[in-house]
Amino acid sequence: METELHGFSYSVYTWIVRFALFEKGAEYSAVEVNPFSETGHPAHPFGKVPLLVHNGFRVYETSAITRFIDSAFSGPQLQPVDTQERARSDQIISVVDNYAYWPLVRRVSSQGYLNKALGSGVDQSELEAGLNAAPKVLSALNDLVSDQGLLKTGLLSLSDIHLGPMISYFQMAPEGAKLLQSYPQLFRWWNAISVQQGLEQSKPKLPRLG
Ligand SMILES: N[C@@H](CCC(=O)N[C@@H](CS)C(=O)NCC(=O)O)C(=O)O
Repeated sequence: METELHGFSYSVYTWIVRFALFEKGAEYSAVEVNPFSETGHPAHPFGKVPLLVHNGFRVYETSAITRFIDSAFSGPQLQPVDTQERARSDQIISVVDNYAYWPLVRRVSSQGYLNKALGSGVDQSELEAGLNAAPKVLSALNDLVSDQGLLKTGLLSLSDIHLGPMISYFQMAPEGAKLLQSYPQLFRWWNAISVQQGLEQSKPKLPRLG
């Protein structure tokens, strides 16, 4: 069996896939491709990462990749069996992709953490826009996280794996870390996931802030 993960150093979505592969104990090789280059990833129709190649089968879109990993590899089952818990897990993944990624990661974390740490310019209006959009999504996630996965069963689900790297990036910005504390269930979940070995082991090498 041969598995290749095409990803990029700081990519939060690549981190999610590494986290899922880690939990399955899967062996794979990593291929670094910069999606922000002029062409982006040449084998991805939208130029993005991640992309997984498993025995010649290519799959892109992170939520499809992690579900594929869960089925294709042995190791712990990462999707709840209970239908309501499975629906909650799928719901969180969808909320993350559609409402959380852009404000929390591409705006708050990119400006409030990564650009600062890299010494690139910080776009204050982008940071503000992210911080203004964040409460609605944090509130929705606060209502959802305890219905399945780590908080309910003590076992990781794909939604924990999807949300973990996103919130990790978000709270690397001091503004994000402060805001997170206002959402008690989400903060409780963060305290539980942030000590998971898989999150740490799959984490990219990141620059320090200040
Ligand atoms: N819907 C895609 C999103 C992937 C994505 O946005 N990846 C980022 C890196 S974390 C990317 O490649 N960005 C390049 C760009 O937007 O041009 C997925 O679920 O995999």
